[in-house]
Amino acid sequence: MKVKVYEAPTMQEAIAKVKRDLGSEAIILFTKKYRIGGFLGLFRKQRVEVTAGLDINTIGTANSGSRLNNARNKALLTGPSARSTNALAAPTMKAESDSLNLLRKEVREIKEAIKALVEPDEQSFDVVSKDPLLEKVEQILVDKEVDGEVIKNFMANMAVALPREKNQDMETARHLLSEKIKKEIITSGPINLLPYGPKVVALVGPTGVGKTTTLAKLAANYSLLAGKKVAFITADTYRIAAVEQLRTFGNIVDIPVEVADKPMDLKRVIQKHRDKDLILIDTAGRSPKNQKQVGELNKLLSAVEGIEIHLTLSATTGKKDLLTIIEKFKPLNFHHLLFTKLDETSGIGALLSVATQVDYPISYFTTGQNVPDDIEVAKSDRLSTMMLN
Ligand SMILES: Nc1nc2c(ncn2[C@@H]2O[C@H](COP(=O)(O)OP(=O)(O)OP(=O)(O)O)[C@@H](O)[C@H]2O)c(=O)[nH]1
Ligand SMILES: [Mg+2]
Repeated sequence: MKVKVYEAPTMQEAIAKVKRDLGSEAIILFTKKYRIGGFLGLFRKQRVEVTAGLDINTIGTANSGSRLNNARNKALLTGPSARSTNALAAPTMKAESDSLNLLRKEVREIKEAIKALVEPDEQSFDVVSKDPLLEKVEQILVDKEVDGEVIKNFMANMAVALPREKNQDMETARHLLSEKIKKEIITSGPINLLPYGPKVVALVGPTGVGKTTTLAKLAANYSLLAGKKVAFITADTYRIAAVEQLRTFGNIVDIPVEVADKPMDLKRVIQKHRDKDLILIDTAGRSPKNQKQVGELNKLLSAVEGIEIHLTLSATTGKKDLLTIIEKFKPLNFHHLLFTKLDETSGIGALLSVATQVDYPISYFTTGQNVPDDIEVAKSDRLSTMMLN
């Protein structure tokens, strides 16, 4: 038996090679599928390897039909069983029964062979060539807990961009990553005041993420630092102490503090403060699991025309939970995402992963408990710096 191995991108091409080289008497001994090249599982090319043999005794003998072409011989794809094909020609009952069994066996083998071709080959091996430089960049993203899909997307982008660069060093790679992050993150800039009448801004979100603290920071910045007329409304009547705390804060920074937890009351106090530049509304923390609470909040806020809603999220929350919160708060038709507690996390990856997957612009980042200092207008290069440091 003469045995040779043939490689091609597809099974058809490999078989064609076998036929061309060994003729139609060739027997396929076994096949193997595998993938080569690519990067991080992307762009890999499939190859097929066919090991074929030719019984040297058959070379030159009269051909009773193409072994590779007729259906029975396709069973040879899986092994040597078709060698006894002559049994089919025997006229006796026993021979017929043997032939039937053989046929059944061959049909089974053909089925298995087809299954093996169609389904991914578990034994296939990956020859993934990875650039060590890109591996380092990938490690940065992994360390910051960026989502796997987002990493794939970023790295596929870099695998194309890096070879085009003159200097293929770590500095260039980091620069490319930083550019990609900046491109992916949408920011809105600060709250824009209106030329006439008050701008009304509400913060909504889960409990304890820092809504009240962030509003206090905004209030202090717009009133004390920018000299704007600001009013503060709290719709959070669940915690009496919180209202009292806000009133004390209002006294210190000289900002009126109102309480309104019904649509009519809210309209009334907004009307009362129509001379202000900015009206900030604090809301009670809502569990994303409680859609009734979210519905009530929606009723309250939709009473205010032109209201700008910022969904407040903590950067310490994981990606999956962040996406669930965003989904559950969607009925409120919020406009921005505002991320708090950036100081408390080193795994900025969840924030980055979410920000690349949703279309809401980010308004502010907060970075500590200090009022009014620990707040900044969200900038994408801040995130890329955090990612790369
Ligand atoms: N480290 C850190 N802590 C913060 C930040 N913002 C708020 N906090 C703290 O988070 C805690 C909760 O803040 P709150 O402002 O009461 O949160 P909230 O969203 O209003 O909470 P509820 O009204 O109960 O839903 C407080 O201890 C804040 O000081 C921040 O950016 N970084
Ligand atoms: Mg609060």
